[in-house]
Amino acid sequence: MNSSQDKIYATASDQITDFKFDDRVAGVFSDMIRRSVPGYTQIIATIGDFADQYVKPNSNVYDLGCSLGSATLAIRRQIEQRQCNIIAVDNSDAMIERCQANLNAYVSDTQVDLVCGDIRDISITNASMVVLNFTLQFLPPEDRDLLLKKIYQGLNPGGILVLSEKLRFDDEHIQQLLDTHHLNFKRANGYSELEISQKRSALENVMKPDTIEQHYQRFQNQGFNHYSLWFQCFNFASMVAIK
Ligand code: GEK
Repeated sequence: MNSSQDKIYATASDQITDFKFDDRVAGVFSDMIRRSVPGYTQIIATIGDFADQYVKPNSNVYDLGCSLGSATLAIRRQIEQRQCNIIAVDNSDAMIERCQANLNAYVSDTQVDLVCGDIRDISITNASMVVLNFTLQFLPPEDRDLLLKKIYQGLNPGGILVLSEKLRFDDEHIQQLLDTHHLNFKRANGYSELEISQKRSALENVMKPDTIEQHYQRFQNQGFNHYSLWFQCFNFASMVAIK
């Protein structure tokens, strides 16, 4: 996927406004997410592998908060000839527009319905796989249980939810340790101290990470039979939950 280099927070700004998935962000998003989220490339590839294993013929797959469609593309490559529908949803026009172009760049027999809308408003039915790849953390915390309930109800028995998130830790020592290593990861990927601190301020009101215990409690409350962490690098993690 082509992307320009992310320089959004490279110059000092008097006033940092809340982070938005607008045209400027969408234009550099591939670069931004790879340089900011440790393990992103591996997580996307593994989502494809999970799809191969869990997606059943004639079922639906949901990619909620699809951005430029990386997870959708990884899934679509693995589920040819299964007569499935992928429903990819994002509420950013700028993301959806670029996502459509990315999807059009490859041939596939799997139908993708690209929806510009809020993931809280869509219905989920006949799903063998649902992906929330770094999206739940952007929902207001009070709306998260309801979304998980809707996902659980829409999943077929044996269906899989992949939930990737930045994590928060109640243990202050661990929080600081993993945060430091994440900042070092961003520095090593060329982000300056100014970029790091301005981005941090922009995300403060917008992205509210949960602890792993909160995620597990949510899985349990909805009735998921099996759940586990399958990936963690510093304070970034990906979990699976199976109905
Ligand atoms: C990937 N999954 O590359 N409804 C719909 N979309 C939303 C909502 C909402 N309520 N809130 C946020 N979004 C992707 C990466 S990015 C993660 C996901 C990140 C969308 C938002 O527009 C953005 O595109 C995406 O969720 C989050 O695998 O930037 O850290």
